[in-house]
Amino acid sequence: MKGWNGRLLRVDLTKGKTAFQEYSSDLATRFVGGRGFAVKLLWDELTPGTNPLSPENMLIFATGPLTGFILPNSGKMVVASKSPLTGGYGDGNVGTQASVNLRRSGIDAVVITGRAERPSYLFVEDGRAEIRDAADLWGLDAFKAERRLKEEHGREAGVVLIGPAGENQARIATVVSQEGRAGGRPGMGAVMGSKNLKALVFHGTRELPAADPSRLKELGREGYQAILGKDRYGFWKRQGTMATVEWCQEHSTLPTYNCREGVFDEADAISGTTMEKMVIKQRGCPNCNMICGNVIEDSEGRESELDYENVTMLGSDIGLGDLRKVATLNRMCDELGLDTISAGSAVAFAMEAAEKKLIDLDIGWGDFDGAKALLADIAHMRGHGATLGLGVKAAAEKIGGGADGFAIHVKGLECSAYACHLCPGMALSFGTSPIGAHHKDAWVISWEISTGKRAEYNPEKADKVIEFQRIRGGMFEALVTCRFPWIELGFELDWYPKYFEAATGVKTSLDELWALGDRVYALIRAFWVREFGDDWSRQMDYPPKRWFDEPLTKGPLKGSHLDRDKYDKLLQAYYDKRGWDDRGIPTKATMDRLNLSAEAAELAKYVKLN
Ligand code: PTT
Ligand code: SF4
Repeated sequence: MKGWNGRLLRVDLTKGKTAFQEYSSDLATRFVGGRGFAVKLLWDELTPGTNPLSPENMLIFATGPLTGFILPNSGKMVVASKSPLTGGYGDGNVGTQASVNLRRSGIDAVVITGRAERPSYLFVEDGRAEIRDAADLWGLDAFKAERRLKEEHGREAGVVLIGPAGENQARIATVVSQEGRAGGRPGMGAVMGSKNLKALVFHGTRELPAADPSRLKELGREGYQAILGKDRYGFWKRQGTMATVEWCQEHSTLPTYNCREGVFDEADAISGTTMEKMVIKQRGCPNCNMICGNVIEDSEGRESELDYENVTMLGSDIGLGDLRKVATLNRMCDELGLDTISAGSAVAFAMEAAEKKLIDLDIGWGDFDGAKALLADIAHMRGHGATLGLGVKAAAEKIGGGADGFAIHVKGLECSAYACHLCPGMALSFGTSPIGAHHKDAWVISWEISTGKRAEYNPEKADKVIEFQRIRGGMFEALVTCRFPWIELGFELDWYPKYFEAATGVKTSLDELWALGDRVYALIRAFWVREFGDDWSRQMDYPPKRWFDEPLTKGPLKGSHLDRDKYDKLLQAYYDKRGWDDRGIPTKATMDRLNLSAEAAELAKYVKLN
């Protein structure tokens, strides 16, 4: 096989053993890489009902056949596991030198099981792997620990690691890297902590095996050149994802006061334009020429790398309109290894619970010091943080008193930063995302608003959600490159089949890549259904209650809210188009069509297939 290394690394932390293993060509041809590899391995090897924080759970770091080649934005990898936050499939995508080094060490993925007796880290270098002692790293924040590891292993080492939040198994802990990259929102950091695993360090010097190296090199050069020529390049370089703040404010979708509102009086103070004047440097992922991590000095004089999601969930959503203070909370999350979206949502939830006198906590909207204290408590799972660190769904169940009405999540994963009171298409995207409420798979909100039909529930919206899920959640997560060249600058999708062919020698088309996306989606859905059994229902594909029950009270869209009956019809249209039944489960015919017949037979042991 060219393009792929054809080997993965198995690590059993309980036994202290590592082993390199060739994987089947079927895994590569049917599932390609990244998310595709992750779900197939979890489906085949994880016993249903496994406690996500037990040694038996699997933690997977997976790259794809484009990762690491000198191609636009190819320095990314997927981290996946059964999620302790949702109980279903969970993954995330992190940009890091570790992805490139992992590939150049001669493997495509690492599969970790067991639990180390003592705090440990994994060291991988060109065909060898060792589990090493991490006693002196345990307890350190992620920045300090990564610096320590780089002092020992060199600046070129690629490191992914957890902070105290992962160590303490906060269910909203993520995996972090490079002081400003993070991935694995649905508690992948907690899974890593439950394994007593502080970090993975990769060194790699091997040449990646391309099918047609000179063609790949040429295509890579042309691709980078094409990106530089895109109209939006200059603006993107100035603002990155932060331009979305102003756009969301304009369209009443800015998450504000725990997603109660879509406009924030102090939006200007946390906008991309405000940030532009504060930027001191930019950082980003390897192999990228559109670096988008904008770094500013926070309120305590330290560096903090900003993104739209981070700034709004730790800003407008908690009522804080001071960008340097928001940056401080953002930096804290990166150091502690807390997902900024879920952490912001948990703080906002706590502020609202306190306002409604459902919890005894002295905190108000915009309370910076209160938010700081709460983030530290969540990361250490102490005080109110012990409840909030379980995620807002579980916290609402514990608190009671109607708190579930303002817990902003789908399937237990907190919503990323879009208030969808008048965006049924985006609500469907959150509802049907394969990991819980994340925008990453189908960010249809911009398309939906630009059509001028945002209030409609027409089936065209289900088509668009599926189209985006195929591209973003399917193709990009399996090839494993960053999707920003395409979605932000309009870098044409046709490049990717060409890259794939030059890397692997396998001819493909966009249609085949969409079919891959559908296959991966069907198997992820099967994974959820196998875990939940009779508790599975279409209600799990509903967006948060708040957007149905509580109209916006401010801004030009005052009075807007989602409609349950209409949403349900839109959801049915989505199921019909996907070939899933009215419970949202892929039918046998659909699974056969997607070359998943053996997987369908396995699923039929748990639920009646239509
Ligand atoms: C992603 C989610 C996002 S989505 C953001 S900002 W975004 C938050 N970033 C966090 C952070 O930072 N620190 C932290 N402690 N928690 C964070 N949680 C949030 O996590 C990121 C970019 C971004 S910035 C996005 S959209 C794109 N995401 C991609 C993706 O998912 N797939 C892909 N093939 N390409 C992508 N390109 C873009 O990458 P999750 P990163 Mg992220 C600090 O992981 O779990 O998917 O959640 O990876 O390297 O930080 O780059 O407005
Ligand atoms: Fe990373 Fe941003 Fe470049 Fe994507 S565009 S690879 S997220 S730096």
